[in-house]
Amino acid sequence: MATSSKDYDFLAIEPVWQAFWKENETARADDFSPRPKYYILDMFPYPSGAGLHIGHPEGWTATDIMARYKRARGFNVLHPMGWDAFGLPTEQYAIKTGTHPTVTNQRNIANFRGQIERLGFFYDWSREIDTTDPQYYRWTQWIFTQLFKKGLAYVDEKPVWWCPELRTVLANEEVVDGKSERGNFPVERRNLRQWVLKITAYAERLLADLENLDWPDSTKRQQAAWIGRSEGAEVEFALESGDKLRVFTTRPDTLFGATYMVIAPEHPLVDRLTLADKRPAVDAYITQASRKSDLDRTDLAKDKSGVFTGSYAINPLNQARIPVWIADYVLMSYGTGAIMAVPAHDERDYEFACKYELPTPRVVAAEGDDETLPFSGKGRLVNSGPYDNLDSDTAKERIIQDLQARGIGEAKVQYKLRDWLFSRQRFWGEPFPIVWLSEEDYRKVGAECKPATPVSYQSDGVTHFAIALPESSLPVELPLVESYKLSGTGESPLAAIPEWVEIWFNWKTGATLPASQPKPEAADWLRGRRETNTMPQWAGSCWYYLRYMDPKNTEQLIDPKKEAYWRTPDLYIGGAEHAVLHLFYARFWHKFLFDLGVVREKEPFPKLFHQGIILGEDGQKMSKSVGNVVNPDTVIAQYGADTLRLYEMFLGPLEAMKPWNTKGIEGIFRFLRKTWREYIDREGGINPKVAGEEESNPETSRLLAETIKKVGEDIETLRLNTAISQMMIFVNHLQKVDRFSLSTARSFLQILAPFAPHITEELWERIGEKPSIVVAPWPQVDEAQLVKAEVKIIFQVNGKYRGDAMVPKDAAESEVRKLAENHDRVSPFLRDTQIRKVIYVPGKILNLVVG
Ligand code: ANZ
Repeated sequence: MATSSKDYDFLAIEPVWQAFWKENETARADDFSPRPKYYILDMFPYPSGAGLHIGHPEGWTATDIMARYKRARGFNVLHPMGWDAFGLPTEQYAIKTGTHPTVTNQRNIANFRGQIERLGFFYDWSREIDTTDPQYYRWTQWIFTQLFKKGLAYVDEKPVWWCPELRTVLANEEVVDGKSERGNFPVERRNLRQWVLKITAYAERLLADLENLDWPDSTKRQQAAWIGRSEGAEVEFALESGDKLRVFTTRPDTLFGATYMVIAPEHPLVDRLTLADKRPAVDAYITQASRKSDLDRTDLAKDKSGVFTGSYAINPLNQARIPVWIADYVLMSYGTGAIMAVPAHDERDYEFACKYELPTPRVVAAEGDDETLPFSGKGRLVNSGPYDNLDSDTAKERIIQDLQARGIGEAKVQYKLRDWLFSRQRFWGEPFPIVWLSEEDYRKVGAECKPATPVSYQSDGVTHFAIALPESSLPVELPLVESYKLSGTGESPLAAIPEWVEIWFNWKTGATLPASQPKPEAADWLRGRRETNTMPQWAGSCWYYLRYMDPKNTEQLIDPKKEAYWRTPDLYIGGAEHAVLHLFYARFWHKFLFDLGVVREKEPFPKLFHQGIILGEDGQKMSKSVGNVVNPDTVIAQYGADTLRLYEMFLGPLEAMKPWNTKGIEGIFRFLRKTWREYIDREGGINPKVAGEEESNPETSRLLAETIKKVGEDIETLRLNTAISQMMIFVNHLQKVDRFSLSTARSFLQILAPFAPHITEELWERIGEKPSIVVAPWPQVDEAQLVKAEVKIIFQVNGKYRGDAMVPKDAAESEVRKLAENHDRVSPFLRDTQIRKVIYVPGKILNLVVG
């Protein structure tokens, strides 16, 4: 198997071992193996036309090291890879060039797979999945069907970006500064019928269960902020028009300071409250607001604007007459879409009040009576009638009670989280397994296809009802057509394929026929119109980790026995940019599948780690336009995959953001070449330095034991850069000694193998071992050697020298303390007193503070 290279010829060596692993399916995971399981998951990529980015191999090398290490530790490792392949670029490419997306997709996947193989990754390719494969999205559709039937999917009019010039809906990423990315045309918000998933029904659980996750704190905080739980009250204000206006406030204690009201431009009362002379200004304002995104509207840094309706409300606590404004900093989608504005205690209200010269009376006094406004903290109430002098928290409670007694208010918990807009006006996505029917036909359909409460919408005075196609008829496949055209109506291009959309279908079997054909004679055939929206790209990635456990199952999403064996990934590594969307949506679906009994764990990813971004050599984000992009293929051709892998891990802590450095890669390459030379002489034979079975140099034995221990511990905690430093120290030591033993030679290769699998396989075989090093167990740490690594520790009591002792270098504080307490020269100073504090400087001093 091995080559006969004399020098470190990575170009010859690497392909040989890649072929070996592939042929022998070295990375194949066994279902139900009696060995303990270890499931390690990477975020799977979108197979773009551009191929791998240098950032991809960063996280993947880390998981590869872990996978190979766990394999050596005796685990049954599952390390799969697949493709998150629905996506906008493929769709745009198809529209532009007429190339069918499946063709582009297969080509891109082949390219990605080839690149991944050239990196020597330990993936079980027998479990490869592709979210655009009908046999995969069949189950994505199945999950949707369950959500639909349980009442967790509904339709609603929701705003999307619409470009009148291009006559199409645009995704957020296609809109730049209010213009279409393509063509630079103005865009506006337009309401379209959309599918929405009731993720808010899971808000409490999604928040509460964050606590037990072994995740980066910042990611947990982002998810909590995304859920955005606020405690406050809903309060009803009477309007002079006779209407009632409800607001949500987190500060009912500031009610006496409300000097105006604001309703969102989309609020249903806008029309009724706008007086005739204000109409032109209000209309102009609303048009202008419709062009802004929610993010722009709520940006604290942006200028606040609004328009007066001409109407007034009555403050329920002091009967003050306060004006009702329309302003876009209030969103229709949060709370009630209306607020009481308290300029003295809210920053946005204050800015607005100053601009439009509205009063700003103070109703909460800060400690020390600092009168700076706005003051958004808690304090003592002032100018608040009967509530004066109460602290904010007490006042809050009392005011809520009093309003409740009058039937115009109640405590309320509000979430920022909104239901998940789950449809896209695209064709390159999972079709919904949904058909729309007339009311009459809907009555003929059995309950098994219907949701608990009907899902319907109206158009041209007709009501359409949704049913789910029978599960046995899934997948609903994307139609194969010659070319995809934009519908021009804002609907998906699928809407422009009448023979797919207009159908006869059998609600019992799910069989369908184009409606242009005669209606079949048999019973149960009805006329329907398919849903033409498709699912968002997030859908396929919400549950892919489950499918790897049982990728070929045609009967079930996953065999419960396999689910019981693999459960969830033991470690998930991927970018922090997914802190909310993907990682949040997947938790929601997992909890739903838990409720269905499909999975037995409450959370999908108990342990998560984010790799940091690799910047360009100039410290800037890598980008094509800047021209600082490093291509992995180029690096592999120049230095080999082992060097690239080691280098990416050596750049710095895995989680850190760090710049690329071409000089550093040279250093890594020299390290591997040096390692090669220690094993192989210039003729290509084994270096005569490597001799004898038992290690005779005590220093080598000690350093080897230390290195094995450190590398193992560092892999477990993903401190891969320091593991590499330790291995460099070891190779420098080998260079200095006259000889080292075969057992030393073997052990070192074994710990280097997860990092640099090709060179180690090659050397392993050259020193007379059988392929492959992957199946060799992790070397034992010779603990006896470690004990010899001792340091002198000074024992102090209250800062004074009282004795010393030799202790193991890595002794724990508690061990050192016990030694000190029992030391015959130290112990007299500890009698009849208590140890108040222990100051331990490892390797130097242990100071016991007593008294
Ligand atoms: C009066 C008040 C006084 C407020 C005060 C704050 C400070 P969070 O914490 O984010 O939940 N608000 C309510 N609905 C809104 C909407 N649809 N769009 C924009 N702002 C809205 O914030 C809740 C506060 O944000 C609410 O409490 C309300 O202003 C505002 F000294 O009511 B507050």
